[in-house]
Amino acid sequence: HHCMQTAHIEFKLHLQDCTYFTRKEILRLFHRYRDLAPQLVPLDYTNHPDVKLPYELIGSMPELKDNPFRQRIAEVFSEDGEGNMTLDDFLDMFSVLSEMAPRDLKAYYAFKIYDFNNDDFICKSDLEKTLNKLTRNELTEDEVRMVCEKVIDEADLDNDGRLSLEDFQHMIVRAPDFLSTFHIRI
Ligand SMILES: [Ca+2]
Ligand SMILES: [Ca+2]
Repeated sequence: HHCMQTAHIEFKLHLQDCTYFTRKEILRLFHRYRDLAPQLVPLDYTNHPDVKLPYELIGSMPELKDNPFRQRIAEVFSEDGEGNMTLDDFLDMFSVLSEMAPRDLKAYYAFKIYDFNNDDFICKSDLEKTLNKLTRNELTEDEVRMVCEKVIDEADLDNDGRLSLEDFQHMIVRAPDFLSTFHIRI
């Protein structure tokens, strides 16, 4: 047992370079990941096993299950784009969602999450979907349309009718609520 433990700590130390977590936190996250499907996830990661956990397991975690963007979050952080996650994907996701991650990095991923059709712009329909989720469908269609128009009107600096990452970065300075669903304590 002791041997296995050392082996996967070595692997995590290598991963530590790319996350905002301490070794202890990474180990804790590894066990969270493994506990989702102990029969699929080996204890020893030294040979980089090719393991992916299905989105259904990831999305049901208490940190995510009430987040209206959970599916998009998992899609954006998963290598396969469908929300099925390797351990690396999983650690990246929690790293960006953690309170230690800088705002610019969160903004970059929030932009990707809100860009539902993955075309590198937030257009009106992306923004409508975003607002409906952020407000948990409490706004009427007309209200959503009005807010969208206002947001685009104020944030669309190059006047092309949609938000680029640069437009978005300017916008969230004034509307930090757009980042509020991307803080998770684990
Ligand atoms: Ca888009
Ligand atoms: Ca624009």
